[in-house]
Amino acid sequence: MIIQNQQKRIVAVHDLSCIGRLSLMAVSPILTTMGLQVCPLPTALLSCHTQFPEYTFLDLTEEMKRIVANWKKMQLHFDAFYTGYLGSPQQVQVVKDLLHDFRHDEDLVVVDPVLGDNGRLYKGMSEQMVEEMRELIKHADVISPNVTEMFFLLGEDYHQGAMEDKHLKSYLHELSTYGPEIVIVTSVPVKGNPHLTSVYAYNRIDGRYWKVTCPFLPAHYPGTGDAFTSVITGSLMQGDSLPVAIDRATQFILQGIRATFGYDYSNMEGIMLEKVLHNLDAPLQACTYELV
Ligand code: PXL
Repeated sequence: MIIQNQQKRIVAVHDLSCIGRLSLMAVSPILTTMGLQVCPLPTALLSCHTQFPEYTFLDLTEEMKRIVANWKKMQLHFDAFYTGYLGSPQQVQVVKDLLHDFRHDEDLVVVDPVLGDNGRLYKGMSEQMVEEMRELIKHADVISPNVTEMFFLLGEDYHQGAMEDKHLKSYLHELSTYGPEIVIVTSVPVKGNPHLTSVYAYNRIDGRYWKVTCPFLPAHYPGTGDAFTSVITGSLMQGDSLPVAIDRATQFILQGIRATFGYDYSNMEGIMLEKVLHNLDAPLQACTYELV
């Protein structure tokens, strides 16, 4: 018997922000804990994330091309690709080339279309980035926009406040017609209850819609979207079903927020991942997902 003992390898296309526990600093520890070998393809180097008042920013577009060219010479094999915050709209082409050269039919491609939150684009994001992200999601198996990003991708005005299930379902369905098999939308307000928030998911292949609802704590922590999609990715790679993956990811974020919320502490530093990473090894306590 040949013992192969090969770890699955995932390319993580995100920025490296030195302060704030997001992007690569959230993606890498989570996916490593979930048993994957993370190969970062850094999109930019920042002193801290862009929700701090000031930050430094080094665009790595040209370096990414050099890294991918070297990987090609090395004839590397990857099992999954996961993109998040891009440093320039031109990086969409770099990612498309990466997928063209390395992707196999059975590989998982997750695109978290990081663009904005609370109805607005993040500092430094442009309409051109929105257009390019609309292109990139065509190549994804799974996408995970928040409500703000969903409306930007659809080219519709941002709708603040709660929406009916039937409206959410039609938005998810419309996004799936761009290409992705699975569409997950986060940070959805719950009708009649400001203390709750929902995640919706749609699987185009079996036509089913899912929803997980959890308590909403009145604090905004940057990076929860990155941590959420990382757990989804790890969970799907481990063979979980879509509703179990969204349940695990939602519960992990809630644990992270609860572990952090009680401290008198700057939200800008993100959730204290160090305190909850080990929970990823534990079995899911109870499933709360619903079919909608
Ligand atoms: O979590 C999204 C994100 C990723 N990377 C950078 C960011 C943000 C959100 O603000 O600024 C650099």
